Amino acid sequence: MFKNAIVRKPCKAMIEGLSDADLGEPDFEKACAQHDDYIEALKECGLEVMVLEANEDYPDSCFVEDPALMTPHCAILTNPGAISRRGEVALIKDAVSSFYENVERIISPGFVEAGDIMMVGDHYYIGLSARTNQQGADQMIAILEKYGMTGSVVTLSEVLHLKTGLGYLENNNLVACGEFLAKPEFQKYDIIEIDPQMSYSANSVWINATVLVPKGYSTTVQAIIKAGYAVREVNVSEYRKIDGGLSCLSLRF
Ligand code: CIR
Repeated sequence: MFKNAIVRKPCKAMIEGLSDADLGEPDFEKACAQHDDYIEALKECGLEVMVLEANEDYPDSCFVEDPALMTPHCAILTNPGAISRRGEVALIKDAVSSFYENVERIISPGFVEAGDIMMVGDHYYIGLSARTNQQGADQMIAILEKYGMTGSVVTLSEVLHLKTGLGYLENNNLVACGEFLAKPEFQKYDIIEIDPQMSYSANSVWINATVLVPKGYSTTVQAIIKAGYAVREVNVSEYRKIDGGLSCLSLRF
């Protein structure tokens, strides 16, 4: 069960957020309204939500999932591979530290963005991506092991972050798309296969028996309901324009 979440309001500079999506510029007013609804959805799942103020210096700073990993035993401040995002770690440090006695960190030449990390119980899958490298993953695994947890790496080439194409829904259920469907390490899970045209909805998020699913993907909603979950749809269309998904918008712990 998760109890808390941290989010950061979007900033006007989000229109300059890193993006390969080719979906046009996000509408800031719409993004704010969608963020309010996202917070509402987190609260509906029983979470207490810490809302951090927008920061105009970092266009991608609403994607708080990337600069920190929250585990039951420690928090780990990451070292984002994207240069424009590195300052987000200092920005979120105090909020993260207010919940944890043990705060660790990843240092150069290791790079990690926690959107590349998927938690399954005490095990953490770490995607090696354009943003997360082997040295970063090695540091992350050493820290996890220090606190009695484990980690392993997963290669990826088609998507930005590991969780762009994967989401663990607890009870052995995994939503997966594209390159992740055939990976040997995921065959032990009950895979809910996401059609390539619906790939954005692979980034669905389990929170205390409810699954948040991006709005507009009815096939995914039906498959997740069939697997036994309540679903809450959240419209994050403006974040999709800068490659952000549902999970990226919060830290849940
Ligand atoms: C970026 O490219 O870093 C942002 N525009 C999107 C980050 C999305 N975060 C995530 O998937 N965890």
